Amino acid sequence: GSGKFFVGGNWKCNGTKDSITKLVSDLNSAKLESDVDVVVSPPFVYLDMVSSSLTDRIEVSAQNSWIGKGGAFTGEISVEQLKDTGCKWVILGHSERRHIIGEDDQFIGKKASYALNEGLGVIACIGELLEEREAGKTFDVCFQQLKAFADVVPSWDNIVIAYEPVWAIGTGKVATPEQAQEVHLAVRDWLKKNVSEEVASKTRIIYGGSVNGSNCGELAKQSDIDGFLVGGASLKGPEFATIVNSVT
Ligand code: G2H
Repeated sequence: GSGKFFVGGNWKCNGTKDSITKLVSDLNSAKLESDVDVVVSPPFVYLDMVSSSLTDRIEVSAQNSWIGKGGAFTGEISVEQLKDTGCKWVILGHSERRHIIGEDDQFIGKKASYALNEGLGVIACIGELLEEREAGKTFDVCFQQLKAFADVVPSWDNIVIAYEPVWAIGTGKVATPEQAQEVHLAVRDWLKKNVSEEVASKTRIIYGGSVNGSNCGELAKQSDIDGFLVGGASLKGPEFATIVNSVT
């Protein structure tokens, strides 16, 4: 793998004040391996509450951000506001935003470049649909999404790439360690050819899609899997800690 293991918990649109208070308290008391970067991503309305009650050991991420400075953009949240609540990261290009909300590469690229320029780290998500995999287009799709980031980002210092095959997201159908490794290696090769050897070797490439406490161990052993982006299983403190501690 490359760099420090990185595990993100993407809480998506889940939780209440009560359930999140419980989750934060479970995370605060969890034993986490020291050589892992750990990040959790609550819904916007709980960011402030989580940032102020969560241990400094764990960083906080938003699940989206606006393309530029705040202003007359009803319903949007600016990068400056995210930083004001203590956020260090933002998840961009998640398949749920691409395929349910309809965000395209260009829009995602604008968000990424603005967030990075303002000093937020970006968890940049890529991944193919089932029909694209079946049509043999997995690499094409991932490389195109990757290129949209590469074309606009000011630097790769603050980016973690999350490979999340859409057919594995929230379906319980995790990619096999071999399937994930194959794409992670291809992504690293793409970075080597299209960005630089240094960026290819330093950038963390994490896997997402039905990761849980039972399947994380085998995935973590793959040489190009540098961590995880976890959805459902990140809502349970002890299971999320198990995934963090699967670092090899
Ligand atoms: C993929 C993942 C987290 P889940 O979206 O980003 O979710 O682990 O529930 O498949």
